[in-house]
Amino acid sequence: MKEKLEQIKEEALKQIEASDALEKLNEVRVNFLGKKGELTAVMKGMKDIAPEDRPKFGQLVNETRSEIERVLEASVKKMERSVREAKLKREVIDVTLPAKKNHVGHRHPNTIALEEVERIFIGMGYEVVEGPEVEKDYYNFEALNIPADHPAKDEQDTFYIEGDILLRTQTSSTQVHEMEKGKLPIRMIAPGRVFRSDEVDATHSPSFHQIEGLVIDRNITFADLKGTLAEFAKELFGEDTKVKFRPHHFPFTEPSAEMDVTCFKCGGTGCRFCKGEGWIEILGCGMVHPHVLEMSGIDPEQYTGFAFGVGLERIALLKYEIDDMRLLYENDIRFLKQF
Ligand code: 2U9
Repeated sequence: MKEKLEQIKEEALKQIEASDALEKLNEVRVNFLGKKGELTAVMKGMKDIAPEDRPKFGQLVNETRSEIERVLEASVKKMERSVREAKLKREVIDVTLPAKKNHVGHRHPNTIALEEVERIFIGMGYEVVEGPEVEKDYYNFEALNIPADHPAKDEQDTFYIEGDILLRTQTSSTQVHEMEKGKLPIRMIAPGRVFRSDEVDATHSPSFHQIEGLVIDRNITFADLKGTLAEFAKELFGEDTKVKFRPHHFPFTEPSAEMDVTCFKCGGTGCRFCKGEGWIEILGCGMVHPHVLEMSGIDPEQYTGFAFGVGLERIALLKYEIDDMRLLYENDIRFLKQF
């Protein structure tokens, strides 16, 4: 019996030695120490042994089992360690490698220009109000002193949805909605997309963006308009920027003007950028027409106001020295990357 146990032990140790994977070691455990394993089979032979020899035999079996368990356990540990080491070696991270490039997008030049204009007016206490792109004829034309037979309506011939519903040609309709609410004073800018039936070229598009402003309060004068817009020009184009107002005509303002700024490239002496003029046209403006106030329920004897309108794309083209408006809509990444 002793030899048999010795034989089992040697065979087990040999198999442990030959194992090259954790699964193999587990097989050895099952084959020798498991319920149907060889040692268990030997234990079952206990009944054939003389009772006085049984304790000695039991002890021998236990010693054999312990020895196999000890060697097995040590091999498992060793095997686990080498598996872990191999894994670590395989997954080694080279911290000296350059990091992967993170491609972060950024705002569109139109958005950069819009946020700059918004920042300036918010700083002067204005509210930013958005209105619908689909409008009633009344809000887009009629309420702004452009009745059905007015030539300005021809000029701004637009996209009609059906009947008197159309795509707005100016964001002024947003101001009309605001005036109708009856809450005064008003100090607001209305940025947004507008639509006109224009042909596409370097400076025109059937869809572009405007930022219009409106201030209504008691005792608002042309001096408030001039001061406000001169400050706006300085903030947008630099402290040395001067402004000039030329008389103009808009149906919704009286008097009306167009504002020029000194060329921010040459400072006003004349260069290629301003085509030798020294001045660059930047926006339209004027005192809100009394009839426009009246139509929206504001008493022109009590209240006066000024309004202005700028093309957002025009600001972006000037500020970033872009010579073709179409570039702003093409979404060519090589162009957009530059801003
Ligand atoms: C109300 C009353 C008056 C808004 C104004 C302009 C002058 C103007 C143009 C600039 C370039 C349009 O984008 S553009 O083609 N706009 O010149 N806009 S005054 O006047 C208003 C607006 C609302 C109730």
